[in-house]
Amino acid sequence: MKKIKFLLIDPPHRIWDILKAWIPSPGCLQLAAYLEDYFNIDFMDCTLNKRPWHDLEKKLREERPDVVGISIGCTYFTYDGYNAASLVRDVLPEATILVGGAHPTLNVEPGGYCCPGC
Ligand code: B12
Repeated sequence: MKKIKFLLIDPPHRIWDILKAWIPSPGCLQLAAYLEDYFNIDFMDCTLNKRPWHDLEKKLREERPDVVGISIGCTYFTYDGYNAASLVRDVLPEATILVGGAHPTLNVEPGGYCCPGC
């Protein structure tokens, strides 16, 4: 049976200028380890890319995932997550977009979390 293609992304965002020590998102890594039993999972840590928005768009166009999961690890990264969602929606109108992480979790209301761009 064909497995659903699931791309999980830590969207392009600015890390601390004063401290370049950065680890891959523990949340994304944990989630990917769980999801790989059920999906054809790929993880893109956009903080590693020199031209992250360009590279993310290229990956979406070439690999055309069925589901894109966007991690919003803190409120500071909210608009990076929304912009990533808008890019996914432009490139892949049919894809299912999910958001998760500390910011959406802290802001869930009855009826769900609303992500502009999705
Ligand atoms: C580790 C950590 C960091 C690391 C991040 C490293 C990295 N690459 O991610 C470092 C030290 C760099 C960091 C920095 C900051 N952090 Co911090 N950090 C944490 C901490 C302690 C743990 C996060 C974590 O890894 N949890 C473990 C993983 C397994 O859980 P998770 O991330 O929640 O992910 C799970 C779910 O959320 C979900 N999930 C995650 N993504 C997705 C995506 C989808 C699609 C789905 C379905 C689910 C999903 O599944 C995951 C697995 O179970 C939290 C506090 C906490 N207890 O959570 C604060 C926390 C997230 N940080 C916070 C803040 C404010 C910051 C800073 C902005 C602080 C500052 N003022 O500079 C900076 C931003 C950094 C920057 N701009 O450079 C706040 C965010 C609050 C908010 N309202 O947004 C928190 C909640 C701490 C707090 N209580 O204030 N942080």
